[in-house]
Amino acid sequence: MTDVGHLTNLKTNQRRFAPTLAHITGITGPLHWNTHLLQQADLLVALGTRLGMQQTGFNWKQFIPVGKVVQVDCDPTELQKGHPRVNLPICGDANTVLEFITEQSGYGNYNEWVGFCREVRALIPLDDPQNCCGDGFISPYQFCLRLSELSTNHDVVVPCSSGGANTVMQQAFQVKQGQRAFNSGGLAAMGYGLCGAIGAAFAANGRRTILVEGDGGFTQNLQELGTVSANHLNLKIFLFDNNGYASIRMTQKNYFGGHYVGCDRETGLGIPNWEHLFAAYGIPVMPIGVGYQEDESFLRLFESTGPAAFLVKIDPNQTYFPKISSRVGPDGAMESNPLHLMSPELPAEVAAKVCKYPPAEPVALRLLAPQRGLFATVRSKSKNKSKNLVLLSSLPQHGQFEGEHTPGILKVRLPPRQSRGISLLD
Ligand SMILES: Cc1ncc(C[n+]2csc(CCOP(=O)(O)OP(=O)(O)O)c2C)c(N)n1
Repeated sequence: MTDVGHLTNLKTNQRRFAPTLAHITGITGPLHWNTHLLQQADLLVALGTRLGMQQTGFNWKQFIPVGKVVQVDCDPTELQKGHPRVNLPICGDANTVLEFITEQSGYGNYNEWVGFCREVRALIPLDDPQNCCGDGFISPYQFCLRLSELSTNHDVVVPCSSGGANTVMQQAFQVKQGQRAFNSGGLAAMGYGLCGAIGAAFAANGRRTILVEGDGGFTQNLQELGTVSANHLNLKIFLFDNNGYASIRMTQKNYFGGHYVGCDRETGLGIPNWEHLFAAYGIPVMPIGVGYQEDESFLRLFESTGPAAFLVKIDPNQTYFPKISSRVGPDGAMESNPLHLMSPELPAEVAAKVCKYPPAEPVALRLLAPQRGLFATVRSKSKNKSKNLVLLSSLPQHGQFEGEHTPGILKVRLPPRQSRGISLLD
């Protein structure tokens, strides 16, 4: 099974100890490699993962555009929620299904695909060179990569669940074997970080727990510093100090013409003086920046037992590329790109290697002469008639179609009383 290429939605990057693992899936923290591999797959087997829009992208109709999807979930409502398209829903325990699958043999040889996954992964850096940061700030990518090196196999790691700290931890933090790392990225609730880390620190029973959280998210539950202090938890808090809700500031800049409201101190957001706040709870606090991993006083505090806070100076205008772009449509509604169309685009020579099995672009198709229960012919309006046609969605029994096609024409066996609503990709 490990030879077929796999991704995780555990929300952290475990590529070091899982050689065929591509990366996490989803819209927060994706990298070009995972979205490209996912979108070129022939078959996705989703085990115990709900395939929510945080994973499929808001443009879920173009999730796995050429492949088929098998979803295993113990909650039937997840299988019936209507998105994304699932060809084979299985209601059951992912462990049982996984055990069954691993006991079988004869799955074939996937060396070509696994080799391709490795090649794609090696081609794309964790720290996208287009993410620059201003003078006096530390790159969040460099911060995370250094933190990965400093952390040990015994640490428990809690990335928060929203904002830039969540994104970069998912993109760049390298979980080590033995480490426990978790967050609630699917829910994406601000404020989760500190509370999640407190629970983790209690459960870790003295093992060092590392929290990485944005200043906006941290503000939501900062009163819980009392719990940290009163219980002398072995919790190391890294706070991205970027003057508030940078993600919201970016949204207001990109989609609301720079009309800034309630996103930073200047526009009405109440953020405390962090050094005063931690001091008030008797928690040692230290600002850190470039080269922090070699600073003796930092290392002493990081390796001490008990709570400590580190203020990480992040550029308020920091970008977290690549990302899925959205735009405001003509009707004012938001439209999002599918997972494989990320911004900024890959350099042409890299894209040529990465997009070996490219997902097709949607094109309008006409349904001709539907005959219920029989073949209906669908003719492509596309000038390029040589591409493969792929049925995307809309039929209630996805995957029940029988495709027989000559270039440009697909014959579809329509289920009785279903002659409309066919959407195809050319
Ligand atoms: C409870 C809750 N309210 C609102 C949001 C929407 N939201 C997503 S990110 C964000 C700002 C987070 O600020 P911060 O933690 O400082 O991260 P930054 O954006 O600065 O990287 C907001 C308001 C959310 N995810 N959760």
